[in-house]
Amino acid sequence: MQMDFANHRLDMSRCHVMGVLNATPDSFSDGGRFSRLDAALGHALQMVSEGAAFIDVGGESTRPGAQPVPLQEELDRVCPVIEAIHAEMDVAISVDTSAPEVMEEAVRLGAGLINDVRALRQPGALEAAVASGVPVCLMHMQGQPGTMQAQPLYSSVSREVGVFLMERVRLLEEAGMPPDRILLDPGFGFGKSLAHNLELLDSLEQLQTLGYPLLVGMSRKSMLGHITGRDVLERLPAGLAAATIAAMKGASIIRVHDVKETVDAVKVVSAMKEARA
Ligand code: PT1
Repeated sequence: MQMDFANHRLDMSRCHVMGVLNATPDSFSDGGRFSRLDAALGHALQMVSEGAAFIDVGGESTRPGAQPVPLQEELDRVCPVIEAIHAEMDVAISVDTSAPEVMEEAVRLGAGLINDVRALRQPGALEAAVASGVPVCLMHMQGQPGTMQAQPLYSSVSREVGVFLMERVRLLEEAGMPPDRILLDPGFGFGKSLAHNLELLDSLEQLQTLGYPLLVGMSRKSMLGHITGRDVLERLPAGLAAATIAAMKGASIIRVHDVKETVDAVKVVSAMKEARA
């Protein structure tokens, strides 16, 4: 099952690593727009050389407690980065956005995947994604980033995530999106307790039976902090264990900060799986 991400064809029956590139001002020491762009491109180049198949460019933080960013600010952060990566690097570019205007502009500048943590629920996003001609990743989130960790509640988290995602898939396909341009993501840490995240991780094979490639992101998240008691920058070993589990369970794309280490972990799983055949 090949998928086309704007001139980057990838086999979704294999596992690929997506490197996180934050185009948010707090991510780099502030020396103005040029040096921020420079730093972002350096980071992207590094991740490509480490084996990232995708660079995920995001201008809005969606981690717990984060507030929305005005549209023009998001465009100003994301567009120059995408344009420059497209010009300079041989890698699939993903745009982490919920805004239809950003989707449209990002794809025009070379993005090959729309990664929307709000699963195209913003007005106009469904239509923009269909018109873009590139694949989309639909993610599950309960609530909004600002408040989603206050009181996450489910009767069965894996069932509810599956039902939500399939309802979004139905609407997206009705709007004209071909099924072979859709990926799904359970949304680790988005309105979920540790118990919810663990149940979801354990049930990835079931999610996969829905028939769409899976993308997962657990890198440095608080679920790993809760398990290990470690601060955010000390969570790499836990993140590699989580990535390994996800790869074993059939995830197609793993979204991480630490590309080099994750590529090696995924290679071990892939080598084992290929030795079976
Ligand atoms: C993700 C994801 C994402 N995560 C996709 N896109 C983030 N498709 C941004 C914490 O608990 O998993 N999948 N884009 C980052 N979001 C979070 C959420 C960061 C929770 C940190 C936490 O610490």
